[in-house]
Amino acid sequence: MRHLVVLALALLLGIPEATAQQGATAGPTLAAVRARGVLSCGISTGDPGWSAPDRTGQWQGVDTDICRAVAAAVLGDASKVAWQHLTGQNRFPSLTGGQVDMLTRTTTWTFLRDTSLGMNFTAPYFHDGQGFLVKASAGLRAARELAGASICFVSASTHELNLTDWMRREKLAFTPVIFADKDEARRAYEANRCDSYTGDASQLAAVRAGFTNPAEHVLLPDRISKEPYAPAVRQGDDQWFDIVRFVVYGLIEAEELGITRAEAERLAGVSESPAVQRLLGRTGDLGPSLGLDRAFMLNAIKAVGNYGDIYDRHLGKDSAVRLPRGLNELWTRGGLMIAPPMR
Ligand SMILES: N[C@@H](CCC(=O)N[C@@H](CS)C(=O)NCC(=O)O)C(=O)O
Repeated sequence: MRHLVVLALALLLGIPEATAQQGATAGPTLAAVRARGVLSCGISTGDPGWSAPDRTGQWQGVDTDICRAVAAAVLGDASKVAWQHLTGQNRFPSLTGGQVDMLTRTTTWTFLRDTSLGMNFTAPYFHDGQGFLVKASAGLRAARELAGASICFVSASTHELNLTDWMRREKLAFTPVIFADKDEARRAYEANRCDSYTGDASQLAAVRAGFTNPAEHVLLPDRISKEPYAPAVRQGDDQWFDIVRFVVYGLIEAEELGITRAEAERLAGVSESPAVQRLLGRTGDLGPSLGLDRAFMLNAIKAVGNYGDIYDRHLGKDSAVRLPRGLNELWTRGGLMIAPPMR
């Protein structure tokens, strides 16, 4: 009888019966993470709002919380993460060489990174753009006024090509001042060795918030590029790709459905919303279809909250950065954050 119900359901949903009937078996990355008991996650060497140590030495930020969510979903414990601190230079070889299971390090999804480095980018979790930080005393209002300026930035990032393209398009000259280390670049800007510091606007906003006197610095309104951040995984393991992808989408869906960290457990028990019941594993087979427990998203949300909770804590209203949601609002509020139907 159960077999017939499954078959009917599978036909109705257009899913091959075998898939609907059994949970998926563990692919190589899932099996390795389970055997190790720890998720190896590539983050930065220290980037406020994204991955930086707090007063107690715990690494905190949007990137670290995405890793914690995956650990909670896969291992049932958000603390089972080994942090690998990666620079712009070594982040991609560390992923493709197998030192990390996922790379969540303010990393922009670009065509060539995706197609030629042996990586796949999962779901975008932040939409940024390259901006410019300048001294308020310079009185600049727009990036075009940087004609002839010296501009500090970090190498092995998307910044150099964006800047060169933009300056060429605008027919402006500039002097690049390039650093391998982000702290050196910031110090050079502070010491007036360059007129501007360019980078992803969210990072510049966080750097500005950390200055002794933030009011002495202005983040110009121009954004000269698009920088969609997405966690990357190695090519060749579709199941792991789907796991990371759907944990990110699950956090976005949780915000849309109003499932907060504080309320997740209670809603799992009492909510009568079919979408909430499915996401939290009370009905359906979302988790098993990925080789995971039914409660995978409940565990992730209990650990780090929904996407909006994560944003507010590290970049938004509950943080020092106070970055408006902008493009990172839910699609229902005019932003770009949208999860596919979780069914
Ligand atoms: N999104 C850009 C830039 C990301 C990036 O590496 N930003 C630098 C500073 S602008 C950073 O945060 N570095 C942290 C570190 O060096 O650990 C990319 O993917 O290339």
